[in-house]
Amino acid sequence: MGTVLAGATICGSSGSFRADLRMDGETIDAVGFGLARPGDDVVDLEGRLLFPGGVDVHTHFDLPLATMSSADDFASGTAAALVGGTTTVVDYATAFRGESPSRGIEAWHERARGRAFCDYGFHLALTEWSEAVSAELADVVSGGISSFKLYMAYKGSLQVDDGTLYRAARRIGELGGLLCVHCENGDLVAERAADLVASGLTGPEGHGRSRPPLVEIEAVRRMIAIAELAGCPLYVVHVSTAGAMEAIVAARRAGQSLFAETCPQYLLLDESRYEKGGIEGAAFVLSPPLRPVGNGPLLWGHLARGDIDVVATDHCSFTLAQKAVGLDDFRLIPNGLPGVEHRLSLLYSEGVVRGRLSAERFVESCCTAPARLFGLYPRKGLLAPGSDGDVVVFDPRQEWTIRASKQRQKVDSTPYEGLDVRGRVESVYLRGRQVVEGGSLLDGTPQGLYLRRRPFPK
Ligand code: DUC
Ligand code: ZN
Ligand code: ZN
Ligand code: ZN
Repeated sequence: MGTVLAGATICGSSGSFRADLRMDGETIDAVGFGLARPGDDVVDLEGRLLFPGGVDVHTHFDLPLATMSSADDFASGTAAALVGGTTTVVDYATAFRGESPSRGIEAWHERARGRAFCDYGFHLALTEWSEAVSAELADVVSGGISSFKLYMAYKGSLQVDDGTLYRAARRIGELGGLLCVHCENGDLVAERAADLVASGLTGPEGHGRSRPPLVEIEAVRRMIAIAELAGCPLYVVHVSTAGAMEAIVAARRAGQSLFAETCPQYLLLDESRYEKGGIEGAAFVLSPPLRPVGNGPLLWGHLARGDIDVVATDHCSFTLAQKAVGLDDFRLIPNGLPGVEHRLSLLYSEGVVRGRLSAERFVESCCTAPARLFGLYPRKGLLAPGSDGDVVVFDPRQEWTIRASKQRQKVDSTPYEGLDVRGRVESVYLRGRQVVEGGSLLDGTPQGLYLRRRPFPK
């Protein structure tokens, strides 16, 4: 007995067309007309759009940071993902200093196991390099974690030096991995932040000033060079500036294997959010920081043209009480914004409805490209026979307003409070089973599967 989603428009990265879609068991078995068999459940979805389940390849659930952990854990984070139409997340498992890769990965399995509502995989973030780490990575890749992350910022905790970036990139390239890098010059940030605090600027306004665009642009240029020398494909996470995109576009034209991700906050918000200071400013502290007005439209252009491959969220949520620990010293404000729940709605409403993004680029950047780059395609990111039955039923006519009080994310604010959006996730299917109806989870039992991912295609 299957399920036929009938009468909707199927949206893919290469076009949209009217057709029915039939799921049998966990997968899609046909797309076309006249698919219903005796006993099938036929759902009439006239006027709706069908998207492949969203794939968010940048989340930090339950991330330990200094004295706290990010507010959304795997239960609340993946539930929020699902109600927002994201059926797969790839979270950054982290081997902190002194921890082996396998220990770091196991710690993340312990956080997620039996608690995830959507399907999930891990990247592995490394914070140091040694022969022992290098030797372990072959097993990590063959075990299904084929992408890695290194940080050029967060001096004293996550940041690594250029030698480590180079060594790690060589090894990861050799193993068929994809290297993801947080590109900001952490030494410059530390010096500038110390100067700002010494001059009396201790509030959240100091955060943005401590890490201006050149801090990112310099790191992106340096990392492009390191990755090229090392022969490793590079994926720049959360690109926030048009200047960094210029460097990426130029290196891509020259033939480098290089990919760019941005996040809704860099497309939609700007640095004026810090001007209010206090907790209102602190709520918007993340790294890289929000940028000047005028930068967002340039990023939209790069996304529309395909220079930016992926939109992911960098979901790393903190409650206002958590943010408040840094009210007297912006360096202590935990960095990060919530967003996993609203990515598809924001990109559809602010992107497709406003004419900044085609429906094809929307599906490509939010569903298909992330699945392809991170070894999950065509199982994820595609509505076609054989793919998982991960389907978002989207009603483009519904209008609603984003409110923290109504969200599933386990935090007391959202960066998009009060924003009116057009188009709403109505229901969601995960591997052929309906899991969301009318914006609510249907089942309190987590059904998310851990996904082993393939190496990066050479
Ligand atoms: N930036 C954030 O704002 N939060 C989590 C990690 C990061 O790089
Ligand atoms: Zn980062
Ligand atoms: Zn440009
Ligand atoms: Zn991140």
